[in-house]
Amino acid sequence: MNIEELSLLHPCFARGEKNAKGRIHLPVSPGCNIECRFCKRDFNDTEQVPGVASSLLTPKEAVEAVGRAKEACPDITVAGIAGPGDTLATDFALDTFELIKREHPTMVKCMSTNGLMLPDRAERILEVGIDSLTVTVNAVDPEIEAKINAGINYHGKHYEGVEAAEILIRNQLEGIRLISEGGITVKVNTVLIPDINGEHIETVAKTVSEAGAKLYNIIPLIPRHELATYPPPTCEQIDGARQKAEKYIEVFRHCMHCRADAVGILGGEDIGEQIYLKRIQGETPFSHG
Ligand code: CLF
Ligand code: SF4
Repeated sequence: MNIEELSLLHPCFARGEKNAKGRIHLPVSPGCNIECRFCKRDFNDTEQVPGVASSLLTPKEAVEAVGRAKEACPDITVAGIAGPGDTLATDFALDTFELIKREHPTMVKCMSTNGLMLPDRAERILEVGIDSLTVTVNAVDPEIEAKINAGINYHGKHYEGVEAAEILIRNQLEGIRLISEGGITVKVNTVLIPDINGEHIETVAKTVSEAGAKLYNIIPLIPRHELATYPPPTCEQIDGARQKAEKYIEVFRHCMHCRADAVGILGGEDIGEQIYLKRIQGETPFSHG
């Protein structure tokens, strides 16, 4: 789907003004293959941040949840998968999208990933017919990325530091290229950590735009886990970063830092309770949206 079509149907691809469409996040992806220093994935009841989900669903349960969500709120037009782990670390997300395509063909299929496995999985992503893809790219300089991400598990091997960062960045950019060339609209999320990548946003925006991304979203750091003592960006810093990014790529401004099981219209009431029946308590993690 191109960005003009998405702009009307997808709350996270609305350009300029907000649209009144909603999304259901399906928490079907358990594990992750990288180690963001700000992320502690968990199942949690109360926190409104990405990566937190009540409990995992099977692909079949996820499809049933889409049916309930559409009934409760017909303006929900997007089925998104954004965690609680990475969507390409296991097959559950793509299996779920295949079922959704069959059972709910009008739903926009939206996937979010850290991008490590994108080149490996690009062909299947195109086959399944995802409509929009978000890749979280926090740096395009390995020295900076190594301060944000401790390591990766890739093709059965564990890599750390700059070596891990080099592989991750290479795959993210190659993946954005392949997916964009395949006709899927790509958005990039960057977690803004002023002390680490604050001066690097312009370079990230320029690089991902050259790779084919069409939209850019800056997510302020929620200080936790290994980055618990790092200050989050101020409003001025977020605004400054957006202005720099905007020189190269359109910027999305209505992000709500959704949980991995968020349901409803952005900024409106979350009806996840009603759709998923139960949410469980735990410590707060963070993920991509
Ligand atoms: Fe979900 Fe993300 Fe798709 Fe949207 S969220 S997978 S693109 S349907 Fe949207 Fe939520 Fe911000 Fe994400 S407001 S955290 S940008
Ligand atoms: Fe994995 Fe996302 Fe957490 Fe990073 S933020 S470790 S990609 S789940």
